Amino acid sequence: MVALHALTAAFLISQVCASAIPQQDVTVSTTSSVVLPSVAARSVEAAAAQLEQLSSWAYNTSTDRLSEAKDKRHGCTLSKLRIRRDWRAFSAAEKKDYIKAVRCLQELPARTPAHLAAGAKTRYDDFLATHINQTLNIHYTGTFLAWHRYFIHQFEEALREECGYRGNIPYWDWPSDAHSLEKSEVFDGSETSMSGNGKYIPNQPDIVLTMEGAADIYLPTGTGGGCVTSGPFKDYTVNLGPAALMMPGGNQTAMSNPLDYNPRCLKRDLTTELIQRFANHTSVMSLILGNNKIRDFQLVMQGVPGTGDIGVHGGGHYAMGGDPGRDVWVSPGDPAFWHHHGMIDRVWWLWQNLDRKNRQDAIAGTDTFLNNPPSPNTTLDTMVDLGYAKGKPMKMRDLMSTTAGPFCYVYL
Ligand SMILES: [Cu+2]
Repeated sequence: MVALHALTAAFLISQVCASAIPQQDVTVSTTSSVVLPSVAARSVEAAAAQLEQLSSWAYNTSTDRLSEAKDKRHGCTLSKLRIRRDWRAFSAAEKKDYIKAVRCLQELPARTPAHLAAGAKTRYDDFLATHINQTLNIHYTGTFLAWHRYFIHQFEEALREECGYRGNIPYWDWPSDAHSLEKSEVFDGSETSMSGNGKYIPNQPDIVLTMEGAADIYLPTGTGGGCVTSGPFKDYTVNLGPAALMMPGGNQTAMSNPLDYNPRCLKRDLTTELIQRFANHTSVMSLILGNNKIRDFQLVMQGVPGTGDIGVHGGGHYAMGGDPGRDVWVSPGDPAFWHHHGMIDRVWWLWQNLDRKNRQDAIAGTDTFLNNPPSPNTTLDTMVDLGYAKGKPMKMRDLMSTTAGPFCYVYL
């Protein structure tokens, strides 16, 4: 498959030519007398306090603006505002409602025509097929953040409109689980989790992200590896992929056509060490405070190629591990994907809030993965189209704010 080769090639090129990005301090302008940190604390405890402070400040300024009607486009008002919260803040009943709605989408019939994606059997798979189809145009591109913002928003809309869900999409606060993913409320395997670990497979060698001309990245495997054995998704079937599944020992697995029907169990390999290394509180705060330009911010978030750092985005995905967690293309097939990308979107939102004037509409990059093959710059007029997943095609300009419409939400 051409696209798969392109991804591999892009990885190789990226790993060879990349250089580290200088970290800059941000001058934070605040609307009130609150003094926000300008440099990430080195100790994770202090960084955790910084994140909490920034988070409540961003919530307060956003809601203040709405009450002053500064963002009153498309009618986003305080009364309509949705508040996205950490999974930990959900009650058991709220968690069950969310899980029930996700399982409902996994049972409704697909809308993607079979000749386009023979493996798309359910409404859930429609989202997966869209992500697989567009992978090389939505990662390491100018659209990365806005595309995924729209993607999880439409997933939330599908839960609400098609499965009777009345709540909001949650997020997974990775750094707070840096002590133990097995004990995370997202992954503890209880009936209020997104299912637990995979069955333990002993002696798994490292995952190796290989590259020509640059040092390989070795990622440890975790405490699972096999099929998920507990929780609401233990009988869920992953229907599509793999497309580029990274295997312990350095190999990759792929179907000749990842859109074909390939039913199999959901696998996980919880790897706490990857959260500790790439998505701890200090990583999150230095990502937010240490990158003034959108180009740097989104690149550091996804991992600056060649540095050995896979960023908070890669950290979260690889910490889930397994199949499809370790497959960039098929990763939405893990039902915890939406939690992870909720947090990605939250971090972008926090970063945008620190300097709305300069960051709200900031875009950098082109429409192809690390600009390979070369493509036009992404602009505010670039269209984002989720295909058969949900929602109409939108311009980037309408996806940049969470409160200026059509979106109407904040994070708490
Ligand atoms: Cu993605």
